[in-house]
This record gives sequence, C-alpha cells and structure tokens, in this order.
Amino acid sequence: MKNLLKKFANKDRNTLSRLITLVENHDPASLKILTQLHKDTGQTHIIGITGPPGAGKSSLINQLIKHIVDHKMTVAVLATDPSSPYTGGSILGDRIRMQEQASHENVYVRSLSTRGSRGGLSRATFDALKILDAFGFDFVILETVGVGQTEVDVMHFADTVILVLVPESGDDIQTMKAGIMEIADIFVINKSDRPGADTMKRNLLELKSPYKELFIYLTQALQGKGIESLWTEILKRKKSQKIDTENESLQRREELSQIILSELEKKLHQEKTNPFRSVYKDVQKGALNPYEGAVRILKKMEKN
Ligand SMILES: Nc1nc2c(ncn2[C@@H]2O[C@H](COP(=O)(O)OP(=O)(O)O)[C@@H](O)[C@H]2O)c(=O)[nH]1
Ligand SMILES: [Mg+2]
Repeated sequence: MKNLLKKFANKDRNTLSRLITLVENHDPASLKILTQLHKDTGQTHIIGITGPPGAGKSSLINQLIKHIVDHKMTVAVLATDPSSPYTGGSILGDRIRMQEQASHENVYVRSLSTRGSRGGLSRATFDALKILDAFGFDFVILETVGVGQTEVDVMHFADTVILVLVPESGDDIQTMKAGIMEIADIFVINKSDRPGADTMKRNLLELKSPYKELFIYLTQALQGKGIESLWTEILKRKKSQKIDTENESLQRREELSQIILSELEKKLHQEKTNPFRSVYKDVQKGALNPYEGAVRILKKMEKN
C-alpha cells in the first residue's frame, strides 16, 4: 500500500484509477487508503451536474472542460453510469464525446458503475470524490444520470450544484420540486436554440425562494453558446469557497456517519450498536479525521 500511495502522491494516473476501482468495488482496503489521503482533501471545487437524461449535461461538461483547460487548470470528470442496459448506448456516446478532451493532460475522465445498492453508489461516489480531491484536481465535475433520490444524495457532496433543464422541462419541474430543485445553486436551461426557454426561465423565477439567490443561465451546449457567463459564475464560486466552521463541523459529522454506516452495512448487515459518542465528538471538533474515527469505532466493535 505504501508504494501505491507514493505513486499516487507523484500524480500517477494509473494509480489514481486503481484506487478508484478499489472504492468502486467496496474493497476492504479503501478505508485504510482514505484514512491516509484525507489530509490532502478539501482543496478541489466539486461541481455536481444533474438533470433529466438528454438535457445536455455531457455536452455542457465538454464546454466547461474547455474553459478550465484554457485557464491552465485541471479537472476530473466522474460520471455515474446507469446500470440499465438500455442506456448503454448513450454512455458510449458520452465517452466518445468526452474523449476529445480526455486526452488532454489536465483532464481525467472516469465513470463509476452503479453495481450494488443505492447507498453503495452514494458511498463509492463519495470515496471517489475524496480520492480525486486528494490527487489535486482544481475541479471535479460529477455527472449523474437523472433526478431521483440517488442524485439528490450524491449532489450533497458538491460545492456547486447545477441542474440542467431544457425548454420543455416545465412538467418535470413539478415532479422534481421536492429534492433537486432545493439543492440546485445554478439552473441551466440548455437547448435554448429551441422555443420556450424564456417561458421556462419565468417558471423557474416563480419558484424562487426568498432565501436563496437564483442563478439561471440559457445555454446551447452543443454550439458552445452562453457558457461564458456560467463559467464566470463558477469561477467566482470557486474563488469565494470559504470555510464555514459551523457547516464544516456538521459536514464532518455527516461524513463520519456515512463511513460508519456503510462499513457496518458491509460487516454487520443490520445489527444494532451504540453510538460511540467520544469519537463522534472528536471528529466534530476536527481533532480526528472521519476515517480515523471510523477505524477506531470499528476496532472497538471487533473487541466487543
Ligand atoms: N439542439 C440542441 N441540442 C443539444 C444541445 N446540447 C446538447 N444537445 C444534444 O442533446 C443530446 C443529448 O446531449 P447529452 O450532452 O448527451 O445529454 P445528457 O444525457 O444530459 O448528458 C445530444 O444529441 C446533444 O448533441 C443544445 O444546446 N441544443
Ligand atoms: Mg451524459
């Protein structure tokens, strides 16, 4: 493992891919690796891109990659593949389209399979994001495939959540309202070359919460139009990414719970246990990183 971590620190892409495969397969070694890598995390800006299939998420990502590369920055794209064989074709399409960019040294593209449970994907995504963060990418773009609960779950890991809609998404908005709508920081109405984009924008403005500023951008991802102002907003958000201590302590608690829960799921199925309060407290304070905390709890459990 030491050797792997050394190669990783030397920015070896093959090692990066190997480590992501470990977490994708929920390999028992993941916990140890993440414990080591955690100190290097917290620098990257994670952009979550979600929205209905075919809305233009991948096309938009291609455009964002161009801007990132132009700015001499690095980016990793993490795409969660659907397990459904029916959408296999479109994923292949995604791969080919991204290939153009993927060969650039500042760009790394990786898809994550949805093998296993919903919680399983969420955990693997979470761990993969940590690995990409530790590797040192300026941006990590997370593309999901739909607007269901899994997407809402994983979007919580993003610093900026972009919901991609199209002019015809009016009806979808009603069904999506609970969940994705609330966590979106930026709305993109893509395919604005088609009629209805302005109506769609008005509909969105009607849903505006008084507590949150609403950012809406009209784009044509395929043609590369309207991306500039979206990119400017993203850059602004990356630069102003500041540490909110209260939120951080909540987030640490959340990370620890995630890790413990999935470890328990793996090891103990649904067995009940007590909450190990002192480790929780130390992690919330930031005195202990959540992976160390989880290991400590699991060791105690093994002794019992
Ligand atoms: N007319 C139009 N088509 C677009 C636009 N952006 C993407 N597309 C097309 O929409 C289809 C789905 O795009 P894709 O990026 O794969 O969507 P995803 O499933 O959300 O990732 C593709 O055929 C794209 O070429 C756009 O702005 N206008
Ligand atoms: Mg796509």
